[in-house]
Amino acid sequence: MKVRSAEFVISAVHPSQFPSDEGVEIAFSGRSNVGKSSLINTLLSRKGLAKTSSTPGKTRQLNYFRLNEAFYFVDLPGYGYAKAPKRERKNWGRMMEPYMRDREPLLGVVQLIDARHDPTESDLQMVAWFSAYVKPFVIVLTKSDKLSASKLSAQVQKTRRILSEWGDLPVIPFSAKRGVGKEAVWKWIEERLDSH
Ligand SMILES: Nc1nc2c(ncn2[C@@H]2O[C@H](COP(=O)(O)OP(=O)(O)O)[C@@H](O)[C@H]2O)c(=O)[nH]1
Ligand SMILES: [Mg+2]
Repeated sequence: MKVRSAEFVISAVHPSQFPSDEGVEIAFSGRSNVGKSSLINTLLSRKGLAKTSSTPGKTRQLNYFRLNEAFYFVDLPGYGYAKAPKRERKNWGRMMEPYMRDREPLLGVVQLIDARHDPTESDLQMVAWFSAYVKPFVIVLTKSDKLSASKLSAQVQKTRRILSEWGDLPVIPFSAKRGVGKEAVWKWIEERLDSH
């Protein structure tokens, strides 16, 4: 994919703020700090478009980026931040489930999981929603540069095994630091866009 233009559109906190033009969208989901913003920046070859930080927090916003004046990337609110108040975690579910269920332009979701960890309860909850609401998704294991090649390939197999009740899932190892996996993630996204 040649990214000719990429612009930030809105940090939406309510469905009424979601774009309402013809543009379809691909969403990115994962725990706070899993590497979501870094993945988006790598895909777009833009350093600071999606802000990256090591201090997680903003759990409510859906950040919309418009690409090639044709479709959107949606940076979903991070979850699973241990220090987040209970009320905030509830808000996350209240926001995310209706989004997954009702958002018609949503063509697919890139689900990020840290390559060093097994899927968490919240990751499994997301996958259960993708499945219940028939949204195609792909698993991306982030920060793969932090594992040896053999540990990484073991973790890919383990992740597929843990998620096997949802089918034979694609699992793509990715590193923003090394640029590994970028082509494979783009290929999956392009297939989703082409299916439309
Ligand atoms: N080693 C390594 N660190 C990464 C990678 N991707 C992200 N990080 C770091 O992980 C932290 C969180 O990244 P960020 O993209 O902001 O995560 P987000 O909260 O999911 O958006 C930052 O300190 C990044 O520099 C990666 O592929 N390799
Ligand atoms: Mg982020």
